[in-house]
Amino acid sequence: MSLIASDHFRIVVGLGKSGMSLVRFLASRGIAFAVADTRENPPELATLRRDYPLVEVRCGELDVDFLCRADELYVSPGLALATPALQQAAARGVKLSGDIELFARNAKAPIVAISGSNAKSTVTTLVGEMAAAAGKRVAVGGNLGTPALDLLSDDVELYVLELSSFQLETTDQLNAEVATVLNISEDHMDRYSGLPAYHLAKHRIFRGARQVVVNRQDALSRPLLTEGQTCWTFGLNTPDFRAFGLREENGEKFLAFEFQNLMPARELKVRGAHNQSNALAALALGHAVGLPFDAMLSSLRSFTGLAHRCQWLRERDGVNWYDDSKATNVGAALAAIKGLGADIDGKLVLVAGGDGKGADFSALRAPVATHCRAVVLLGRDAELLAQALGDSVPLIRVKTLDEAVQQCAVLARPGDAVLLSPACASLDMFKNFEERGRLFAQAVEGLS
Ligand code: UMA
Ligand code: ADP
Repeated sequence: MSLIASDHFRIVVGLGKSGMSLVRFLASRGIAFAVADTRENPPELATLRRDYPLVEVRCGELDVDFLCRADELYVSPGLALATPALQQAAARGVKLSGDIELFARNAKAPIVAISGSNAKSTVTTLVGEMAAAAGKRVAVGGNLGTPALDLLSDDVELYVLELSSFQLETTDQLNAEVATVLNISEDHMDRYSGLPAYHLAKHRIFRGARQVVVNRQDALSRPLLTEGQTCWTFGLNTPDFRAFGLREENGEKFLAFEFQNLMPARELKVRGAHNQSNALAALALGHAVGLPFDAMLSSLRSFTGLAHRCQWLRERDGVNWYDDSKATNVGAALAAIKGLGADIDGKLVLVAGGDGKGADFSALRAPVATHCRAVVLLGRDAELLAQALGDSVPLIRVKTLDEAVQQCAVLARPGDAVLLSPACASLDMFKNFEERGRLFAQAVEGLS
């Protein structure tokens, strides 16, 4: 039975975090809906049954006739739109949509929309902190933290959303005040036919945007501009008009806007060139929505980075240990290997492997050869990584993270750093990247 009778009927497909936010939203607006999930026991089933006992739920294989009772399906970002039952429903005239589309239709305050293959969470968090420091009533979430629909409130003055390509696939018109694709490198190749399809999904973020922020050093981040859209850029080179970048004066590097130096880059607490790029991106987004520089710069000075992103854990016998468990793709691992590798006196002992999501690992070979003393491999795609790395460095295969940590402790020499930066998702061995990072940190802590 649907909750409330109406002319329109919706089905929420997927009962995880975003599905449950859809349920709350639809119920609060009195819109009739049901729920489907391919899993026999989806994560939010008990909550749904407790809070909305009248809502019809179908678990297990998707039933096309059931889906076709709806005029619109809100599909979880975790389900591929290519799923045959969804495609069959679409062919019979049912619209495939998602939580972000619904959010965009209902948000009254400006939206800062952030996507990209890497650095989304870091930049989203930074812009959120900058807005709060500027005294704005800001709501931050999306792919990160709170699902977007749970953020909706008449009180909010600014929304800052991290958006994944999966969420954007079901979003027709976001109408953001400012949107960015921070960078593009291969990810989720198990869900896309190739880089062009992934790129196309990400670029849906620009639909209806009034301003855009472009990475000058990544051509794939640049949208086809329509008339009237203001374009700001960021990059690690010297900025010009409407641009943020780095300017060097008397041997000192400054974060800069146009011809104005804003602050010395060394005042950032987060390390590596990739984090300077992230700071510049956040400044550009904040500036586009009118945040003052003093508030933005004070946020940058105090930001120590997010957990599991090149996070320093401890020093032991002259070796520093880092958790970069969030490096779930090749681009992220490359940034960490090059960034940290260039920053230390010794070499890196890298821990990598997991679920490679169909990625091509060959780009790792040269930087690993330059920066790594050895690579410790684990997880489902360890052998694919081994093939890509070849004989560029010694490779050690292990079965568990504990074993990996033991091996690293033997391999690393004073001045070296041990870096967990897997270039792979964690789901073959762990609940998520947080669990992988936590267990790594525990094992490192446990070393005598
Ligand atoms: N699933 C099924 N059948 C279903 C529905 C889901 O088997 O009918 C499985 C799929 O394997 C899917 C997984 O369950 O991948 C999770 O789906 P879900 O609907 O339970 O997911 P949510 O809890 O709603 O989480 C989703 C996002 N998950 C994905 O995109 C896979 C979360 O991003 C997001 O925080 C949340 O909505 C709130 O907006 C997570 C993520 O890993 C953090 N994102 C990817 C990434 O960052 O790389 C894109
Ligand atoms: P996302 O939300 O896009 O996954 P995060 O901010 O969580 O982004 O960072 C994910 C990973 O990407 C981390 O491992 C981090 O070290 C790496 N990373 C951070 N900034 C960049 C960047 N500008 N370019 C490439 N990789 C980056």
